[in-house]
Amino acid sequence: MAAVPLRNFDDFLVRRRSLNLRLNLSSEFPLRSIRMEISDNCTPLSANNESRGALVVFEGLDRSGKTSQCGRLVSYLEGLGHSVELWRFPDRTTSVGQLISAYLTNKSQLDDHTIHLLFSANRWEKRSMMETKLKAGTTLIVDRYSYSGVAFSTAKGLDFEWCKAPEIGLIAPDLVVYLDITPEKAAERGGYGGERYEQLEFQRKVSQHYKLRKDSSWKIVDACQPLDDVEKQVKEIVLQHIIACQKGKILSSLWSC
Ligand code: NYM
Ligand code: MG
Repeated sequence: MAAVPLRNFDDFLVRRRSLNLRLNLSSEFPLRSIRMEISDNCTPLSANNESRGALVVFEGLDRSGKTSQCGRLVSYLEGLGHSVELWRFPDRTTSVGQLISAYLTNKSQLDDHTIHLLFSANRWEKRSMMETKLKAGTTLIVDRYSYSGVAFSTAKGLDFEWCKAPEIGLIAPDLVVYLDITPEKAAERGGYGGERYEQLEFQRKVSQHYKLRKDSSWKIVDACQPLDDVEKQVKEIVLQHIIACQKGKILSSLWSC
């Protein structure tokens, strides 16, 4: 087939997309070359290395400083002109989120498996919106995600494979910033808010279970440092990932391993 000259940049994008599609359908396409670009928390959702926003997740014990750092980071990124949104899980504004909130504030009792599935459902109800935003170029800074789901429930004694199963197929984070603090130090920080799980003994277990979940998408930041130092480190790490996603990175889903 004769080569038709490119008319403009849009033309280039359309053709690159169609080439990607064709490559994707070909049984001879070397899948390993795709897998090399993704981390070990995920499987590819598409073979397209399109420019997109980054999915940045913050994890850590209660009182580790996630909410403050997420807020500071979002203001900083907005100041740089990035399209960015702050999300959090549980999202207590939905009807599923209200069931979770009632449980966390001890207004209702639920079986451990049931609450685990509700946390997961709360992520699933936002999944398609998440994909749309990321593909439109918006970076999402997310305060807790699937790693919280698994760490807190396995700390109660639930089986890891069982806990992981409902998370499979959610979008894989490009980066997980783990704010590392000892349970004792966290407890010293102005006390807990009185919600379920906010007890030193339980947080010790959660800390151990979080550490088992560390994969190549994780960056561990020492959260015992002064807030400004944590903020500085977080900004540097996150910016690198945002730039990589802007340049083009495969969107992947949790959780192949
Ligand atoms: N939590 C949070 C879980 O047990 N499973 C989950 O999937 C998520 C997202 O809810 N102690 C727990 C961790 C927290 C509690 O979160 C409420 P926050 O960030 O303190 O509002
Ligand atoms: Mg909390």
